[in-house]
Amino acid sequence: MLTQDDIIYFVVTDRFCNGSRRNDSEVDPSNPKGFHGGDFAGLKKKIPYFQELGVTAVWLTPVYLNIGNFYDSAGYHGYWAMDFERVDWRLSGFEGDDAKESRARLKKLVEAFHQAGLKVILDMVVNHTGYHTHEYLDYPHRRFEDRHFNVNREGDLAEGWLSGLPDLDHDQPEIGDYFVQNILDWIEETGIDGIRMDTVKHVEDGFWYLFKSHIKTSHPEVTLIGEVLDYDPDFIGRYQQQNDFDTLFDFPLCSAIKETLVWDGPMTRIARPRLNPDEAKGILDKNKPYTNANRLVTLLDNHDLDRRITTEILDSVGHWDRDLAREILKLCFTFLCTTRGIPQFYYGSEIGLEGQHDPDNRRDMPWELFGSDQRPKHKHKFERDVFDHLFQMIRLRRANPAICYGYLFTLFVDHFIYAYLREFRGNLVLVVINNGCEAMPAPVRIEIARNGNIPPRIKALLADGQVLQSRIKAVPDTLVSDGGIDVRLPRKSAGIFTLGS
Ligand SMILES: [Ca+2]
Ligand SMILES: [Ca+2]
Repeated sequence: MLTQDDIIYFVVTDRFCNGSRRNDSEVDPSNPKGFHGGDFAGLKKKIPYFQELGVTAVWLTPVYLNIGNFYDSAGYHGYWAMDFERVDWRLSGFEGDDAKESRARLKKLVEAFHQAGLKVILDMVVNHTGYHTHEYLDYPHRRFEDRHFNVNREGDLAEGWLSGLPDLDHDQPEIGDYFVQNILDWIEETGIDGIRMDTVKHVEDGFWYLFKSHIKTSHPEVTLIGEVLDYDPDFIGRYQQQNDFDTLFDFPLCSAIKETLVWDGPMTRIARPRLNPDEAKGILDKNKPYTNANRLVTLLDNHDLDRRITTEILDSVGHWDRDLAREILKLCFTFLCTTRGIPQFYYGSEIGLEGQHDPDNRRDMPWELFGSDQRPKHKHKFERDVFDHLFQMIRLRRANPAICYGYLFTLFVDHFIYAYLREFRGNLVLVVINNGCEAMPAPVRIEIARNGNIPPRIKALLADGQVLQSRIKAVPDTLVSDGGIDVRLPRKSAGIFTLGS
């Protein structure tokens, strides 16, 4: 089960680490759309790396046996399943026919992760099969007949063939039953902690009710994360409210981060002081559509989005100004690690790995930049600095339950500045963001005693004379005086304070 103190790291297994050459017969690293050889052996080898970075859960791309090379492309990413019951031999190294035995290979990997204190989230697909798999009538493991597929109604959310992929008709009981049993098998035979469900909005609604009654009831300990790619909280929230998805990817916040921290839009887009009920809402003020907004999975980018550092951050500052780009990337990490939700980081982001749209956003993890201490070598200053920052933010988050479990109070917002407070059972973290491209010319005053948004219980923790200890090197400690604090920050950065003695 995923909890709010988890930090998710997402890997495209084929691109992460090639731990065994024996399963590399279809590998062509020169083809950005081909197999590159990453596998379970590589994931296992990198367990110490996950531990060093401090993440607690690893999300793996789908492990189903995929179609091989297909025109200039291939099912390296796992989303083009040929057989939903067995693990791809390119990942596991097991080439035999026994599906159960192939799943036992995944179980071994999950056990190794568990022993290291890491959870495993398995990516699952029910919407579609790999290209042309519906036509392989003589395929020995064929489970579906032509009649099981939707007639392609282009543009229809549930019945259209997404990118031309054969689309299964989940209104047919046989299909629903097949996938319920299939998912139960994966859960019960591998011991995974969570499922990341692909393309949820493209599957007929009825299936999610079936899923809820069979899988959520028998395995409530397995966290279900829904990928509903939409930017409207009302639309995606429905899947948490009605279909009992434990959590969803917070694409609305992902978009707001892009508009503000990256493209310098007003911070009021993120949150508003909400001093009167008619005031427009920021994205963090729109929690109502969700069962629990604190459990949403927050993200900067993933394998379907351009890597933020390349097509957003460097585009916004100019590709020559890598110093400013680095500060913005670090600010995005600070925000993800201190705002509400469970943060997800995409492999390579921790060193500012670049990449435009698919497949460029799925480059091989450049392990040659790393030293034996599991960190980027000192000579790679950019990568080392970004890594060290995320390393610190992850530790800060893990040490402060206020960030994982606390309520979020907005203290102050204007175009450039956003100050918020997290509190849980006396543990308190105060964050002030300067989103300006210049250092603050004068300190900003954050009112506490007169702030109507803060309950008296918390005000008592922030009485005059209370020292606020800075958790960021470049920012000095501060002191509550005259009912508030004064904070002055460098460009595109944040001050983070905890209660000092
Ligand atoms: Ca390999
Ligand atoms: Ca569909």
